[in-house]
Amino acid sequence: MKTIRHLFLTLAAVVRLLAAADEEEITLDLGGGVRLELVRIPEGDFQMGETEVTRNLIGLFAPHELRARQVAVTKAFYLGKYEITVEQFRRFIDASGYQTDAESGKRPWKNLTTGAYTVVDGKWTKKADASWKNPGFPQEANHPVTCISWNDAMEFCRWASRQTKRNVRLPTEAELEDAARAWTVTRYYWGNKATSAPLLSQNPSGERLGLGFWANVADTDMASIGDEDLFLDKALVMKTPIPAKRSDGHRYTAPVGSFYPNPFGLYDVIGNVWEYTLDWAGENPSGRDPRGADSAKLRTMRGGSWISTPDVFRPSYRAEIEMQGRTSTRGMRVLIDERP
Ligand SMILES: [Ca+2]
Ligand SMILES: [Ca+2]
Repeated sequence: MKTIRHLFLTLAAVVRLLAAADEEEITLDLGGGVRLELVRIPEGDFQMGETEVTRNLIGLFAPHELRARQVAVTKAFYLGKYEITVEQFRRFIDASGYQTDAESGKRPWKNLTTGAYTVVDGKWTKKADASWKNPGFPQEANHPVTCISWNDAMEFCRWASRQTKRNVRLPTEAELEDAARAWTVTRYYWGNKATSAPLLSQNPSGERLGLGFWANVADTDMASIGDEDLFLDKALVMKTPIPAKRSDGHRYTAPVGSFYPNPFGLYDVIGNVWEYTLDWAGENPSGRDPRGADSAKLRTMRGGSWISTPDVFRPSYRAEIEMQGRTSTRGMRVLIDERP
């Protein structure tokens, strides 16, 4: 009974969801023939955090997720329909001449001067010449950009703001979780199990859909590689649950939009690459339009990546990261406010 209840949205959520389905999308011109699509996310309250987190998750992962609380997002906003792609990032670099932290070597990180952490010969390790141009595995223009730091993501936003005359920025944690949940209160927006059938069926044939339809996350063969979370907390390595018991067709990044969107029409909010947020890693965001702590040591990112396991790739899960850090599992998505 409890499980069934969690599969249903509140009536208010359904109303908000139906309203969202009618709203428009907008497209920004980044110049050079490159565009950026965003989806309108209406204002409203949502449940931030987990309704139920297992004892294991409480101990290891999730103090910031408890307790589930109502958070108000009082202004509608537009959020990138997709993660920022290699093509969009290349446009930024070509137009601005900016050098990323991985390329410039100006901000060393974890035994790296230049480069990033990525998979080399099947092992998660540092690679001195890794960057957004060369993350260590093949990428096409429509893949999500990776190996960028939080600093680089902010610089992209500053450039894109100048280019588009809109205030392009990273989302707050609350905005990103709100958008990723799309008013669901389940552990995943498709239900409570990583591999369960979807909450809102988008499959014309009506067949039960597995995880592989929803997100690019760790495939079965990822077990041997490890996880970048080991840099967040080494204790996690020994206790991380098994990867998804299947393969989703993408060992590394997938072209953005390869999987089903969430109920708001956003793609890859879970998996593919982690997405940086604007917030410092501080107290649990709560109340109205929370903006995170005033300052802290670390920033946050959301959603998990192509190497993440079911414990991590949840809308309410927060990873805390250093601003100069860069790995081939991290990327970004941008937001613009509806009204400046
Ligand atoms: Ca995968
Ligand atoms: Ca993502």
